[in-house]
Amino acid sequence: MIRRMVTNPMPQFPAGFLWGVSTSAHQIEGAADAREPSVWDVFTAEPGRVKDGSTAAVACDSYHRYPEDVALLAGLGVDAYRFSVSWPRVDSPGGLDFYDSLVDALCAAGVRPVVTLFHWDLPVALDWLERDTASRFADHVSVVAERLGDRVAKWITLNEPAEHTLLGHALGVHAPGRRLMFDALPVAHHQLLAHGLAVRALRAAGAGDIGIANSHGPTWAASEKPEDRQAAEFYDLLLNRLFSDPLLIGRYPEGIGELMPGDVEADLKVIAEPIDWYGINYYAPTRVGAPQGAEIEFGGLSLPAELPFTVREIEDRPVTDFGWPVVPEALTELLTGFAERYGDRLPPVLITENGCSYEGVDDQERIAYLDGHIRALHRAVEAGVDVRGYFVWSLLDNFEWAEGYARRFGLVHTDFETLERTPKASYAWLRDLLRAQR
Ligand code: IFM
Repeated sequence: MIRRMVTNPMPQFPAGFLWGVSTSAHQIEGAADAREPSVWDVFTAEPGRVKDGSTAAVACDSYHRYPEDVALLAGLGVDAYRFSVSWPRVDSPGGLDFYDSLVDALCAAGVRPVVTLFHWDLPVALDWLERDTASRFADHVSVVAERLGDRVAKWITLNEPAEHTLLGHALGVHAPGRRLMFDALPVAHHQLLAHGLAVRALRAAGAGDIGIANSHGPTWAASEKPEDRQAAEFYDLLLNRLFSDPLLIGRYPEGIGELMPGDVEADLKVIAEPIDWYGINYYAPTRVGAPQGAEIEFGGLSLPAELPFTVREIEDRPVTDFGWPVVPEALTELLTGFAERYGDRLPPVLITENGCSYEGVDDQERIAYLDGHIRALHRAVEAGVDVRGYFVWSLLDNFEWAEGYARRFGLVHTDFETLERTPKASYAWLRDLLRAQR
């Protein structure tokens, strides 16, 4: 447990720096009866898939309680709110009315809407193994842009295609629950293609200010031994460069392009469609070593023995309730490394997610985590990385996927029996920090 007094004043971020918080539709909305089903509804209905056996049928019920949530955002004083539109809700009669009202309420409260167009809740009839899903996504994006485009401040095409590929399709611990291992690679390619087509669809609809939210973290080799370094390099390629290289330099890391389906060269031109900013979700670095031949437990996951690497513990670091190591300086390392790798090809960066799971309303550990990471972010800005904003994951405790309601990432506590919201100590801390930044 980390408990330390945060005393030094937070350094000042550049004028116009965008402060926000993030959520996603499936994790907070509930009202599952007012939309078509997604792959997550099917997955959570299967026994044993979610640790506490829960579903997101009600979640935080934000579908009905969004005025309360908007009041919480206004009270917090954030510039922007990142939420996702649920594709199956958009496909349902009247589904867009909800987002229309939410966007109006945000604008009236002076909070800028930042919309994620896909955050894992794929309509059940669709499948990322199919190339056609990319075009279907572009159609969905056009419909949303047409209706909300006059008020949305920023667009995010996809959230964390790496996790959706790895957890949902390679390891099968997220929806749709496939365990394809390396045969899941087309899922990555089709999502990247969907991103590029979505950028074009947004521009065609007159929308601007477009980015993506990719998860990234430094990979640290377990030792200097060649086998550990090689394993770490491979992990880094799969979780980091597989997604950022095609987007930012228009090619896959060596040896990957030939494993992808379709006319990859032509697709890469679509994938590398210029974006206005690049979103990074950062939580922790990963220490990686050579395979050890046995299944390992890591951050709530059981990783199979047949992987060409193992994830090792980062010692001497506090961990969150989820078991994730708390390493703020790795955020500076990540950002400076990105700027070095991509140079002029890297557009301005936004941290689209950063946060931690801890129990309790007097959440001093969360304050220490956020404080450390915001300072680390400032060091990256001082080092010359063009970072334009920071979003905390998450506004509310919510449905944490295969962990159910057991992991609490919110600045606001949710009582999942009564749905009462209670701001935590970290909410007041962030509110004060934002006031001091202005
Ligand atoms: O809750 C998730 C979110 O949906 C995607 N990024 C990581 C968060 C914490 O696990």
